[in-house]
Amino acid sequence: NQPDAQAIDLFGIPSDAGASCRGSGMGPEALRVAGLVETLATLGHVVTDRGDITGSDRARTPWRLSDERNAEVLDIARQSSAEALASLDAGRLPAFVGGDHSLSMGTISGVARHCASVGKPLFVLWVDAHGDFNTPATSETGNIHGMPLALLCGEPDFGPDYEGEWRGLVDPRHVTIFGARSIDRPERQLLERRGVDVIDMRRIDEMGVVALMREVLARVEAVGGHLHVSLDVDAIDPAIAPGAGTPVAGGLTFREAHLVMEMIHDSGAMGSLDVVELNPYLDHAGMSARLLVDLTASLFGRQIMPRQVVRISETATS
Ligand code: HAR
Ligand code: MN
Ligand code: MN
Ligand code: MN
Repeated sequence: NQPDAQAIDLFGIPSDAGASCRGSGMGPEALRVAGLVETLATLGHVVTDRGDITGSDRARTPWRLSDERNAEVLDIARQSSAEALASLDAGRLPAFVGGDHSLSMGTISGVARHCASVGKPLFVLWVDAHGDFNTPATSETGNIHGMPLALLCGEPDFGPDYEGEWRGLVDPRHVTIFGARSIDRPERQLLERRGVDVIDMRRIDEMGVVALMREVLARVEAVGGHLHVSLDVDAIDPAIAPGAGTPVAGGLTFREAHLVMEMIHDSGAMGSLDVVELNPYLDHAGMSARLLVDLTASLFGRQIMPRQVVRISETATS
């Protein structure tokens, strides 16, 4: 076992109720078939597959009306929030695999409740082609997977169903969106107003992954924060990760994506994880599923050659 062996609780959330198209509901099974559990175990971690979290209404065809789909999203969010909280309270690391990105409103609300109870500042790293910062008022599509961050950050116009335990548990100034290249106009305005750190592809082209990620991780480390990582498959370039329902050209390369994960691992700051939006129906022969398993392995300490892990604070130049 490696020195930082972790107890990982793995949860599948096989739902695409918040997405624009079907298929990401099959994501958890594809990731299991691609060897997610075995890969993490090989790295020395103790992984418990806790099975799937599902909504009460599992009827899948025909594609249901948005009201029913929203009810399923909320049903799942309540359960995921409770599971995230219980796992963290037990000193374990919860990893949720989806499923569309609406699942993060539940997982992160549970993480936030845990952090509040132990007095740890929560930071969210949202690795995504999209901002997912729309609200029911700004969204052009009405799909909830384009809105979870806005809800978590407290945007008001979600209506009474979304009050209470979901809304406003995350400080928007503790959120970084990494890899963005598709942001809607009103969404952009909202992100600017709330002070969210949006690291778009232009900045990644200019500055490179290392300088940008050092800054992000240093902010977390400076206050001993808890980092929640929410990895959307569409952050990665669709040429190498075609299994995405809303692909956008110009994404992270293979090595950029791995380097982000490797740096997160070395920071030691990650306390919880979502891996979302894998759509096996759109994938090519499992290549996106395997890439996500390998990226998760980098996140949990896989190295090409053994190397000394150097914490960000020890590399600071001055
Ligand atoms: N911004 C668009 C919308 O609100 C597209 C959102 C797509 N979201 C995801 N997750 N696939 O990032 O509908
Ligand atoms: Mn997303
Ligand atoms: Mn996305
Ligand atoms: Mn999608």
